[in-house]
Amino acid sequence: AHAPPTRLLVASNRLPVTRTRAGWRRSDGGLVSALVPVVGSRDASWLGWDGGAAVPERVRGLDARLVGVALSRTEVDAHYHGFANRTLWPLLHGLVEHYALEHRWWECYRSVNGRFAAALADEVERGDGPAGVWIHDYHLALVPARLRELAPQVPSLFFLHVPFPPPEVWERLPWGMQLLHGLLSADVVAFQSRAFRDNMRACALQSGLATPLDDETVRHEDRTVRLVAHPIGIDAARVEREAASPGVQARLGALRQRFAGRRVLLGVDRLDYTKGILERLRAFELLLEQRRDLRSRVVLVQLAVPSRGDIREYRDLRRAVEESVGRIIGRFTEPGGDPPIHYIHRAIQNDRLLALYRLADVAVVTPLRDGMNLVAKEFVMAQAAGDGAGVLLLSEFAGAWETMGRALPCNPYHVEGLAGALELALELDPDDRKDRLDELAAGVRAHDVHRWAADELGALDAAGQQRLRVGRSSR
Ligand code: ADQ
Repeated sequence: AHAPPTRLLVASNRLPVTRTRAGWRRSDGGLVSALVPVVGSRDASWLGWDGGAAVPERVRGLDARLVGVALSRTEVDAHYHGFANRTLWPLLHGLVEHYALEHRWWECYRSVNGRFAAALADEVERGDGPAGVWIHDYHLALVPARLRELAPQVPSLFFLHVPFPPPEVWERLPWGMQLLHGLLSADVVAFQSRAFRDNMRACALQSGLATPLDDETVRHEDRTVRLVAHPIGIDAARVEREAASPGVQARLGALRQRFAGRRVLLGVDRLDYTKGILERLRAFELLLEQRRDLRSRVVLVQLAVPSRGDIREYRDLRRAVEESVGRIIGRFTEPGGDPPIHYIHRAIQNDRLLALYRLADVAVVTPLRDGMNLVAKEFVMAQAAGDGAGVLLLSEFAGAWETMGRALPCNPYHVEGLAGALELALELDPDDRKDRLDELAAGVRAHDVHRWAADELGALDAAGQQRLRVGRSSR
């Protein structure tokens, strides 16, 4: 057998580093921390947009060479805010009413993707030993094709963090063929769920760009491409450990006092229209309207991380959410009483977030469409850490639904149905709640982010070996 690639080149829109007053450091978050051991075990480089700053080549705690790709202001506008976030993001989520198109965004997306591919090819040249390339997400869909032209010997894997829509939605994109060719130029294309994988496969077959081989593979041009589902997980052990820490316990104690006598519903999202925040608020309002007795006995804590404020639609969404929150508070707060919603529009520290996960009786995860949704998994592990029996109310349109079938299902498009689901979640029998949570936690533990990374790199290594075999037999 041949040795797998010894070098790993990762490409993502942003580099996994953040600038603080004390200097540069590794970004937080499950994905980055999960990749630390992975990049540490190989000779690794990580390429990404530098965010307009001079990023150092190395930061502490991340054993990879950082390679910044510089973008002009116009490029950031057209590639990132434009084509990636206003064309592809809504289309991939099937939310066509938010979809916008401009030809110049597409032109710019192509050239920026070309630059990423060129930077990857340069990076391949810099070192010796076989390399494998791991490309992340919809900002870089054309990179596998361009990379194959520049460095045909290098195997690549593309992971899509977001959904993929069915053909009748995808067809609205005038450049769908080029993007499909971009993706199919990778050796492996991996998705969050089988449903998203099957959608992409249907698009590839219907367009005539690919022919079917077996369940997991298609032929594109003269090559075999694997299309697989590798659902992403979280660092479950770490969340469980941190959620049980003394710091979180202390915060939890204070929160329990503050909310004594009330059941807590919790929403945690980036402020994005895909997350179904307005739909959730409407359902909560309806619940309070119908169930007078609940008005003093429940509270909704909604965290919303500011997101994409450069795009008008996101500013409009923020206004709509704030109007809705204001209306509900105005309608249902008693003089001297507590408001029915606590709304927090900022990122909060990890131990505060974990304390809220532990406090909550119900996590309300209602996306209209979501690649996975890590909040659902974080809630489950934090509850498990405290031996809790919180209820996960989960939209059937989240990728997480495919592996978290013991959650309570909901359809966020149906406001009365969602209000009913909230009611049911509050009334679920404690034994039932506990059974569901234990089963969900076992699933999240077994399919954690380390397992995901191992599946991904296993597929990339296998693609490298496959290339060697094919190369030898055609010689
Ligand atoms: P996102 O759309 O960003 O990710 P999600 O998977 O829910 O969505 O992750 C959000 C993360 O932000 C969570 O780890 C959460 O803890 C954190 N967070 C949210 N609110 C916060 C707050 N107020 N303060 C601090 N932290 C907060 C994209 C896709 C998803 C996919 C992931 C990973 O859209 O579908 O699950 O990538 O592949």
